[in-house]
Amino acid sequence: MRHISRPTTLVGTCAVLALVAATTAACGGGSSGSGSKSLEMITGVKSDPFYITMACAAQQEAKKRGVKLTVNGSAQWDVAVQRPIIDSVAAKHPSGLLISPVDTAALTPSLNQMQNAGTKIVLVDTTVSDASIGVSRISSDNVAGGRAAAKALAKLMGDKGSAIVISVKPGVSTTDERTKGFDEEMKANHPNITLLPVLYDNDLPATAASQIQSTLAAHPDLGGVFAGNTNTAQGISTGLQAAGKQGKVKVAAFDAEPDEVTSLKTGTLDVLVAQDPARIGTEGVDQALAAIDKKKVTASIGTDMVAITKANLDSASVGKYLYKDAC
Ligand code: T6T
Repeated sequence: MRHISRPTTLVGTCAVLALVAATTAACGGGSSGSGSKSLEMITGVKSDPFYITMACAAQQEAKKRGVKLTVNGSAQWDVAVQRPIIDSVAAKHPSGLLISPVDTAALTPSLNQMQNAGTKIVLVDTTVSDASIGVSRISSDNVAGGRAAAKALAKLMGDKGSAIVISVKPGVSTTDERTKGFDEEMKANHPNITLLPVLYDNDLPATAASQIQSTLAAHPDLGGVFAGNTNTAQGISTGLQAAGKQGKVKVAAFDAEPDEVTSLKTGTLDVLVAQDPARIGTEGVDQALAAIDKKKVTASIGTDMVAITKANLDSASVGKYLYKDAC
């Protein structure tokens, strides 16, 4: 096993924060590789621009490598919706599967079965807790992203007032890690900010919108919000606008899909922690093919993030991090 480090860069409101996403590498096994190779991808939510950007890049890479990749995705963030998709893909016995599991535990039996049947599994974005699943895991350093969001938000709040995290649901690796990083940073370095209990919106913007409005009613001193992902950020924008609080309550949000970018421009959102889903998709294809071909596989790959504000939104280095809603 060899270890490599890849720098993860977050460009803050004023400073550039260099973070190191520790990555490890290992050699993984592969299925026979004989005959034609088939790759399948199952994303978290098919219509989510983060996953659209990831899938577009994966398809481009698969085409370049001369392999067919079929993309599937859940209609919503729900184990009961994703499990049957996994089971029907398993029935095709693909050589490789790139998957963003919507839960850290509930889907492990299905994935285990598929892996035992010889499919090389690469976890893209989200992961499962069982470390034996997958030949490679590719994602942002979500704890670091949560910490960076807390730092930026605390600064915007003048290091005082109440703040809340609204996230997807417990048991999602990425968003749980973001909340962890956010909490750690706030507790360690911003003791004058009061953290309200985390709320979960099940990835539904309408729920996030009503949650932010009831939080405002109960805590008029609310100064800041951390939105754990795209749909949450969209709901928070709507809720703050409905309450006439846009620009007054500061918001740091994960992701950079088109609606979030619009809200950044209009001043409802203040900081976007953008990921690099295209790179996750490209690496996913490369790692799956390496495993199938019995070549060296990198067990864990950390991809870059960048903190986007109105100030750097138009800079050339930030453009590649903005998500697409179509290929
Ligand atoms: O934030 C991304 C992804 O990283 C997360 O796992 C789920 O939500 C998104 O797809 C954005 O909606």
